[in-house]
Amino acid sequence: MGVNETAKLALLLRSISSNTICSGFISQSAISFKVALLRRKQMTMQLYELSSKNDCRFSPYCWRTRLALKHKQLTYEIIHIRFSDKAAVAFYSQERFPVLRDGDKVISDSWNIALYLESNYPNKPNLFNGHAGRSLTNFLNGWVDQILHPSLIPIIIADILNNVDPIYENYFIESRMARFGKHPKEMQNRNTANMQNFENAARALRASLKNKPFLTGDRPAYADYIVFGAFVWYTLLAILTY
Ligand SMILES: N[C@@H](CCC(=O)N[C@@H](CS)C(=O)NCC(=O)O)C(=O)O
Repeated sequence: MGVNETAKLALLLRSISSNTICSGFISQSAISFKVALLRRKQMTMQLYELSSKNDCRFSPYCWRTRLALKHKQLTYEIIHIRFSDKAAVAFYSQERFPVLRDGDKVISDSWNIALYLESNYPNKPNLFNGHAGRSLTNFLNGWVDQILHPSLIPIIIADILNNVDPIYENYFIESRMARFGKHPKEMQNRNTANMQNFENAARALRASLKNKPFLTGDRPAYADYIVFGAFVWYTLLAILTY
């Protein structure tokens, strides 16, 4: 990341001050117990979010949803789920997060959640800036999932393993070996080829951000949150590890 991107990331991180990113880094400010209770009563939605050792939240997909909810100015409660913590989500049969519960509706997959929020809360600030914006954002969603994230995995996968709760280490190793065919520690290599691959993917983003603060212009929208998720994933793991 260049200096500009790092500054933008820091700005976004600061603007999310009301929620914990990682205990020890940006902790929830001193909200009194009464205020916290009052807020809890008003909350209708629950965001099930993946957390790991030291309560750190680096899931890129969960960040997309958390920022979408903030953008929509909706109140929500965060429920932390640790890797393979199935009992907490017995109401829901899948194993991937984020999951959003809104009254009796349960929505999974960050993209589906964004669509749900946009169509069910149309009077709140717009996530996509219209139909064309939604289409382009959908393209970006796929590009990040299929190009940017895969370019990051070989340089962070062992760092993720080092940051999952010890009791979930075996689950993480087995599930990732089934997915990638290699042990995370064998797979991670910050060699020139892998770093260059990530750099190549990031170059397209850098070019787009050259003359404007956000991918979507002067203000951030869902496209920016998708990209933010990837960089916060990388950055938090780097802070924790190096
Ligand atoms: N396409 C899904 C992907 C969600 C996903 O892969 N979430 C990961 C966290 S980054 C997860 O829940 N992993 C749990 C596990 O592997 O057991 C989305 O956009 O929400």
